Amino acid sequence: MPSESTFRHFETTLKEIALFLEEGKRFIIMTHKDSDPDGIGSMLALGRALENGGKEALLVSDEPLHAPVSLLKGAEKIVQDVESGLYFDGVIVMDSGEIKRVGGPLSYLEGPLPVINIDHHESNGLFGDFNLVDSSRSSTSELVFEVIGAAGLRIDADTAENIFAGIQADTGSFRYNNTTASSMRIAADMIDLGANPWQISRTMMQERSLSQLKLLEIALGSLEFYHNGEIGVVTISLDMFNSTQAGMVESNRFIDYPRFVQGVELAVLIRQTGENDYKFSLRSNDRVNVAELSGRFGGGGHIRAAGFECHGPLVCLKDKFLKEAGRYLDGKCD
Ligand SMILES: [Mn+2]
Repeated sequence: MPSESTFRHFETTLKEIALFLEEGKRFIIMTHKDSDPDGIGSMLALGRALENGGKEALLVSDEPLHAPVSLLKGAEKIVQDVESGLYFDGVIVMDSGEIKRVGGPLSYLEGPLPVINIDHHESNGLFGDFNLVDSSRSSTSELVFEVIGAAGLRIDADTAENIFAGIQADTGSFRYNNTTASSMRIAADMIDLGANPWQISRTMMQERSLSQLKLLEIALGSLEFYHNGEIGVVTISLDMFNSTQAGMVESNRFIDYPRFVQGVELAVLIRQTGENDYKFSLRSNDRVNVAELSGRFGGGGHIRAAGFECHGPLVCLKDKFLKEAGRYLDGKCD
């Protein structure tokens, strides 16, 4: 539970952001790399609400969007480049714990423009001029709902759909332990405002591509268990991505396969991103603080969902990681 002073701080920041949005006219909005439905859904929701309120919002992602995020309402408006010479009143960064995770033109974050940082990662570095950061929220989409309300903007059906999609994705369809009464209430409000849960589920969770299924088939062959079955690991190499023509985002949920095996506390998805580059994604079920464990390797995230990127030969990286993870599982991590 956030303390009373944190809550007061949250309310003050929320009001400041609302005022800033009311006074400004044009905003540039971005999210993290390897975009997900919460990041993109947040951008689309706030962007549309601002436009409906007579403002302009430029939505930028430096990578082309893949399904399912490319199927969100309004995703076609997201551009990859920004024309030079455009003027903005502020930069809004969604769902990104740190500046180096941002998948957009960083020059706008390094310049004089005010930065609004809206996020729910525990490890958020508070890099903005306004930091609406609350790790007790299931998703950034929940925070966007608050911002839209505080700024007196309207939520139409498309906006509602994107907020719903973000909450649904980050709570694993209201199953993960970040699901709260508030996330369900906001989701229910979004249904009242025109979001269709069945359509969103079909689009976001159930539209499997053939390439994704082929990748899953090979990836499951890599399943390994360590530490008396408490650690479950799936490893996907570049060759596997190439041979199946599947993209990184298509494997985002593969971590749930080891995670929900009986006896597993820590699930790990290792993905190769370059010759000697790897991305480790971590999920825990009850005990291990994976934000802290990831922090030991220069990454971060939430208590139950986090990750880091590293460079080196896989055997060494894995060895080092498994040793450290074992200490966490044995409660010897101080
Ligand atoms: Mn999120």
